[in-house]
Amino acid sequence: MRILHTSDWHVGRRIRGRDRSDEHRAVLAEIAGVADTQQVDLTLVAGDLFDSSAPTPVAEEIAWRALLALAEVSPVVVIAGNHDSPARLDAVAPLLAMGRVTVVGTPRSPGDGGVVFIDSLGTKVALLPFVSQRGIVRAADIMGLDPDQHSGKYQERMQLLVAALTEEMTPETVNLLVGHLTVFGAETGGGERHAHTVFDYAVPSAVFPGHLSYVALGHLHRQQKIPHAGSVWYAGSPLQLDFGEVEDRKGILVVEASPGLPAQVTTIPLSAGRRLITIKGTLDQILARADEAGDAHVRVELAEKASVGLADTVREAIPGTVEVVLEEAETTRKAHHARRTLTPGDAFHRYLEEKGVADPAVERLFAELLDEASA
Ligand SMILES: [Mn+2]
Repeated sequence: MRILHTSDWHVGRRIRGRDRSDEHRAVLAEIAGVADTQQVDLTLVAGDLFDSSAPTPVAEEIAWRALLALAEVSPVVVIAGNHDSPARLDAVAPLLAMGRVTVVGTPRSPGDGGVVFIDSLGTKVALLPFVSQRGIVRAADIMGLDPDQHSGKYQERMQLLVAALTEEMTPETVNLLVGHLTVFGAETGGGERHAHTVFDYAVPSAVFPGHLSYVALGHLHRQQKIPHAGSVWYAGSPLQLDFGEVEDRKGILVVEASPGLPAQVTTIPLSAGRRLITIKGTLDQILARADEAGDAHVRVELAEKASVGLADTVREAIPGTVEVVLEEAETTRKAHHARRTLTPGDAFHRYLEEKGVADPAVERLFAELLDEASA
C-alpha cells in the first residue's frame, strides 16, 4: 500500500503580519495533486493543521477543504498538534468522518478510536495526538494504565502510551503510528529552534517498537529520517514558516508499506509556497540585488546607520520585504546579550539565578509552556 505523510500545515500563519492564505491554498492543492497522481491509499496528517487554537473562518475553510480534497483520493487520518485545539478538532470529527476523514484531538485508548483499523487496506493506525507535560497523566488514565506506573517521567509515560497503542498489532497488518512529539536527536527547523533542546521533554526513538511498519511524525518543521531500525520520519512543514527555515527544502513523503517489512520512503518536494530569503548589505548593494527577490518574502539586513525613510526605500524597491533590520543594531544586540547562543530554557535559568529565585519546578513549567507555544 501507498501512504502520503504530511504535517505542520500551520494554516493561518502569517509572516510578519502578512497574509499567506493564497500560499496555503496553493500548497495544499499541490499536496492533493500528489495524492491523486501517486494514487495513494491513505493520507496521514501528523498535527498542527492550524497555526492557532482559534483559527479564523478563512483558515478553517482552507484546512477543511484541503482535507476533503485529499479524501476524494483515499481515507485521511489527522491528529491534533500542539497548535491545534484538541476540543475543536474533536468537535468537527463526526462531520469530517462523513467525508472519510478521521480526526482525533485528544489521546484515546486503542478500543475507543486510539487505533483505527482500515479493513480494506489491512492496516492499523495508532493515533498519538500532542500530549503536553501537563496532559500526560490524564492521557495515561484514558489508556487505562496502572496508576503505579504514573510515577515515571514524561518519556517513560510516553513509552507506556506508545506500547498501549501498539501492543495488539501483529505482523499480518501494515502497522502505522502517527504522532506529534519531539524525538531526541532530531534536527529542529528555524521557528522551533531553541524550544525542544532542553529538559526531558522528548522521547528516544527507541519508544517505537520494531513491529511498526512506519512512524509518521509531526512537530518539527524540517523533513528528516530519524535513526531507528524501522522507518521513522518527520514530514516537515509544506511552507517555509519562518526565516530560520530558509535552508529547508519543503515537501511531503510517499511511503510504500507491506505487512512485516519496514516501509520504503520517497521524498516529494513541494514548490507552491513562496520562498523566504534574507538579503544583507549596504543600501546600494541591496537595491542592486532587488531583482533576486522575485516573489519571495524578504528579510533585509541593512549595513547602514539608522535614518528616516530607509526602510521605506527598501520596501519600495523590494515589495516582498516583510522585515528590515539594521545590521549594526543587530550586531550590538547580539554582542550585548549573546541571547542567540542561549536556549530560552538556559536564558530563563540564568534570569532566575540572577534574581536569586532558582527553582527547577518553575523551569519545568516554563519548558512546558514554551513547548506548547512553539513549533
Ligand atoms: Mn508545528
